[in-house]
Amino acid sequence: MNDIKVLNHAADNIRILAASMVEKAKSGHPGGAMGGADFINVLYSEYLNYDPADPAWVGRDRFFLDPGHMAPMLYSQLALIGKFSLDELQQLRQWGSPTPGHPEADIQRGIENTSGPLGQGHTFGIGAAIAAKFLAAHTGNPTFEKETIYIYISDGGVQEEISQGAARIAGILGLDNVVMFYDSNDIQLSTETKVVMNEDTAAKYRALGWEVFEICGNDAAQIREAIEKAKAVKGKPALIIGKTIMGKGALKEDGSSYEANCKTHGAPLGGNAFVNTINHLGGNPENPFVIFDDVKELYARRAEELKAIAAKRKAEEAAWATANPEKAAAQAEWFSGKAPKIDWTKVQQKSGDATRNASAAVLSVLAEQVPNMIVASADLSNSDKTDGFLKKTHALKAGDFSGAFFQAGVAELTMACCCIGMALHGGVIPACGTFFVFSDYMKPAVRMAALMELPVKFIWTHDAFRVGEDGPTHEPVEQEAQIRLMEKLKNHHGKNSTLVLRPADAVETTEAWRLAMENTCTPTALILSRQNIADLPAGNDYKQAERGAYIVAGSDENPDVILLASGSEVSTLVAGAELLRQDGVKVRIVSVPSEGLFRSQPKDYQQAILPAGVKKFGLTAGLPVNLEGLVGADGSVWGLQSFGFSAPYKVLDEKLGFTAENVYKQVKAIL
Ligand SMILES: Cc1ncc(C[n+]2csc(CCOP(=O)(O)OP(=O)(O)O)c2C)c(N)n1
Ligand SMILES: [Mg+2]
Repeated sequence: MNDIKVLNHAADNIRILAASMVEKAKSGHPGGAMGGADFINVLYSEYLNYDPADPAWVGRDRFFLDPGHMAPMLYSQLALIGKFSLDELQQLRQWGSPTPGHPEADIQRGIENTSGPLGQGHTFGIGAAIAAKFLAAHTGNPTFEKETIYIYISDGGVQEEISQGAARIAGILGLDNVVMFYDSNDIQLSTETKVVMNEDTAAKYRALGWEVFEICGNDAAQIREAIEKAKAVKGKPALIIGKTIMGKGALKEDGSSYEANCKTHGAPLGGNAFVNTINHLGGNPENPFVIFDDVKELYARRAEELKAIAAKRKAEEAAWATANPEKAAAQAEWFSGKAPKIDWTKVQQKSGDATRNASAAVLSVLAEQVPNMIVASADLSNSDKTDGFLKKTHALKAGDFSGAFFQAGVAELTMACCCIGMALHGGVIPACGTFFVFSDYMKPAVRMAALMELPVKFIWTHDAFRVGEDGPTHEPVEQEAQIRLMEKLKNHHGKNSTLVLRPADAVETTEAWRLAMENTCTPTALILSRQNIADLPAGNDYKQAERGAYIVAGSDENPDVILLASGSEVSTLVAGAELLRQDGVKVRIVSVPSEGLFRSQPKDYQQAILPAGVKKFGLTAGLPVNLEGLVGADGSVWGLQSFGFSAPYKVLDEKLGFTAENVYKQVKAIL
């Protein structure tokens, strides 16, 4: 057992480093970091199990941070275990540094998740805990049973609505591999918390099925005892509510206490307040970037313990692998990040089917061929057709993770963040479905998946006003334009941050799913129709969908006009082209499942498909902006510019001009 005095000294060391980083950067958040130092220090010096020599070890415990503004606390802690140098700490928030203002996932550096948008980080942790349970059940590797997901949440994360979803899921699934610490310091950015929350948080979490412990979060002995108890809880997730002091140890310029003060939330302590604070904590304000000798020893001892812990666990894993060579090989493949091998010839599509049904046909094959896939739905599986997958497996439930379907309930953002957490954990391929209009509830998570370059699959059905009778609340119009912006936004590797595919018919849906499964480095969005869609003309070369846009079979040589669309509008163009041909107009039809992918092709390909000088007409059930960039100034786009209306979809097609006749009319107008 470590001496409490040494633990307190180490926590003070973290406080000094965190406050000094912010002081040097002249911006950042010292207060929360100083209050949370005791918990993170006890966790890392006594509980978090990992292999110092193998950061990506699959069986490691994981630490998920929710309040990304507490980056200085995390970086300082990681400096104590050798993941950051003291020089790097001094580069907080600077260009090109490994210490950005909010942490970005980097497993080699010990950062499991990107955090910043409050609420998401802890939900990623819940997703990771689901993945660990799934892997334990599906591989039998004993290491996954021993893995603990530690989560750190603050007032902001608890206030975010997603915390209700995350807590509900963890409770209903009985995630006893979760230990969440709530840094309850009664202070937030602009007010004391009592101004905006006065519920009984412990009772709330208990009601949601958690075991709750309440302690002083700045007392190392109480933290240790609470972690012991939390780890021992069976069948439930555990929450440790630690009352902490914002800016613990901070002093003002005049030497009076600067603790529990909103001002330390998001600004350097400043000048003499900084000097007084560092002196008070036992540091040297002239040279604060130091790790104390006893703290070095504490972590050197822990590193030795960890070597032994990891060696023992890895020996257990090796014994399991020897006894289960096939499962071990499968597990290695699952964690390789490589695309799974899929026999696509097994997918049977029905002619004229809705693309959501076509997606179900694919999912039913994936359920058989991709044993590490987890598919989720926000209570719409029979509508978004993720039930194609569900029919071949069963839902995950408390105590039984042998299934592969995650029933998320009506909680789209929670579902998306859980899927992201699964992807962060590694070893599984998550996908989640709901209606496209509700992608609005998921966008913040899509952005995080895109930033972290995680291959989560988003399945969005009921892709247009053809939801019909449900009316404008359910009719996506601007959603496609919104989500396609993510195709234009580049990730840290210079790639389109998201792949967005809206296939034109059943067989193109198989291709879209193939692209989604082969895309291992960004999220993929699949936008699918509710209604049936006529097949593209016979002889269509669907493989070309991988180029983002391609010429549909039956197109004329030397066209007078090029008609382009994605999704079901392509078949409307095909019908319109028939009328135009009766007038002797030569027509090329281009299916554009992904503008982003198309714009990533060589210029000569793009020019061959959409040559300059040929008039172009676009048809989209979304905002015209979806196609305006491809059509150019001399063409035109027929799209939707209203929220839509409640009526049977065939009536809407007529009223809104999504007919062969209107295509004919509009094209004639530009020729
Ligand atoms: C979704 C989201 N909304 C707003 C913010 C801006 N913000 C950052 S920290 C914070 C207050 C958080 O308070 P708390 O979690 O108690 O942190 P503490 O002040 O205790 O460090 C806010 C509003 C954010 N990061 N994410
Ligand atoms: Mg707070």
